[in-house]
Amino acid sequence: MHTKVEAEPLKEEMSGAEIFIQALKNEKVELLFGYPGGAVLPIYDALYKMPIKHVLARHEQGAIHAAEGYARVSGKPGVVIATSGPGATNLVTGITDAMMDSLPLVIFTGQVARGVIGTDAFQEADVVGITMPITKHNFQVRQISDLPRIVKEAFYIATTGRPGPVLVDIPKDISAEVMSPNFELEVDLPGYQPTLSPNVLQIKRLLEAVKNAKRPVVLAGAGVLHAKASEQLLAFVEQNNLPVVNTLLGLGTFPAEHPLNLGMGGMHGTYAANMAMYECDLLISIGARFDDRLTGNLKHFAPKATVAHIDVDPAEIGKNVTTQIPIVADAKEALTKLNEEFDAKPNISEWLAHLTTYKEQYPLWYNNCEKEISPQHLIELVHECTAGNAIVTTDVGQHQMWAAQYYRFNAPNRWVTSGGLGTMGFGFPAAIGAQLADREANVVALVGDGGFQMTLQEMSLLTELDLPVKIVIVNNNALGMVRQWQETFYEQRYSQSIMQHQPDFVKLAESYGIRGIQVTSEKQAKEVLQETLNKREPILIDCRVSRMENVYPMIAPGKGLHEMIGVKR
Ligand SMILES: Cc1ncc(C[n+]2csc(CCOP(=O)(O)OP(=O)(O)O)c2C)c(N)n1
Ligand SMILES: [Mg+2]
Repeated sequence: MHTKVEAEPLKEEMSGAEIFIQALKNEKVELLFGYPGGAVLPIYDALYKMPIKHVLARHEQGAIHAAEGYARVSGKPGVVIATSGPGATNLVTGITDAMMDSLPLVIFTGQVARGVIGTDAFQEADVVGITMPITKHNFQVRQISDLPRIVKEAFYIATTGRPGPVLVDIPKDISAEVMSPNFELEVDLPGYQPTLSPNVLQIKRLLEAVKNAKRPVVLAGAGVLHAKASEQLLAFVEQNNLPVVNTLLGLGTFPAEHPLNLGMGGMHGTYAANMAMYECDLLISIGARFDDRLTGNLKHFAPKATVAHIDVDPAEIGKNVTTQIPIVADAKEALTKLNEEFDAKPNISEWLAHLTTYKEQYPLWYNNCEKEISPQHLIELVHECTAGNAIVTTDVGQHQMWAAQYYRFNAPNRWVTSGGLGTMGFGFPAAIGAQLADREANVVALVGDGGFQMTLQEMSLLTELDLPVKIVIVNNNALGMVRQWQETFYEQRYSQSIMQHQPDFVKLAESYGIRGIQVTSEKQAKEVLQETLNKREPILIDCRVSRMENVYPMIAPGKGLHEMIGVKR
């Protein structure tokens, strides 16, 4: 694939660091998330002279999760810079997270000078080796003349096909070296040519299968978001009158309140969604990758179905689930073609009525105990007080699952969560990136008391950058999800899952210059959320919720879609 580059050639001599900054400008980068150090000092010096807005996180993990939140909400690549050695290794969790959830990141790490690579030099780490399995691609710049091309290719690879993180390692002496750069480049990667247009025969086969299906269901995942194909999905679904299940990461691809939406599938999905996947005769997966948290025991996953799988990454097709109708394509292109070629909808009124019965008879449920705040109700209150329009980010654990279940997303790109890797500490910095991507949005970080303590140092950024992010701590004084598994599967032996000591989150917020409020009752929660969630200032709300609440329904490990526990009629 050849892409013409419009950048102006700059003929005068520039340092590697200046060439690097100019290459970022040519890519229209508006924002860098980073942290300085020895190996990137030449780059930070060039940045001083040729400014691009830089967000100084307080930990490299904060920088990279913020970049992920920015990428998720803006659709643009998140750009990260860190120094060699510990700076780079502090990025590893975020890089893996972005790889698992297909987020476009371009990460630049400083490296020790070429002459000492391999000598255990101060702050040397083999970052290319370390990140080989967790990047879509990585580079080490070996000579200054390669720098403009490598930066160009890094952005191209990160943002095309299936998005993902790309890392570029830049030795310090290359940043300091001088040359006359050539920015007039074309991306020319014969070995990397993502297939975006669907095979027409397979499209016809799928439409034929839809027309003849008795029990079809659509499974919509985050690939729909990456392809910006929500409109095309809605058209396809409505044209054919098909029921829809969302993956965790696909929430918002299809309106939660649409009558054809069955809710989220998987371990903590709805009964209707999971039974639809169990009983269907045609499963149409669009931009989803059959994660084990979605499928449960594969033996019982869609056992009677013909499986159609639309995915831009051919490696996903047939990876976990045998597929009869493979469509390698960008989700928007595939759906557009399906909509154009449509001729007749299936006759499935009985199936739809059957699924409606499931929805009505087995809805999500929880106990509302008056004395304490029930965490599920807390999420409903957040939904109510933000009119369902907020960008919601989460950590990982019970609160994440309750957010997925009870904050009903009706629009794309409002839901920012760590799905594949399940990274505690993701939610709060991701909210910072989300707010930087959309300054007008109402951004709520729904975090666990455990996860928040992993990255809370980034509160400095709220004051520094004047970001009105709301932090809602779903505080159950526990590593709640671990405690739930210990209760259910380890005979209530709560080994290391109850917090013996917690900081005073209100005082902590105040020490960062942010208003902090603690709430302990439902009445107070409602009043405080109503008062605060639409304010244009950062506020932390420490919500003390009931401690022994569990996430239901659930597919226990090893069980199938039809074996959910905690289903109430
Ligand atoms: C970095 C990291 N370490 C450990 C885990 C394992 N883990 C999953 S959920 C969870 C508990 C999270 O506690 P908290 O943040 O308070 O959320 P809660 O489940 O209580 O809502 C743990 C320890 C993880 N997902 N990520
Ligand atoms: Mg907790």
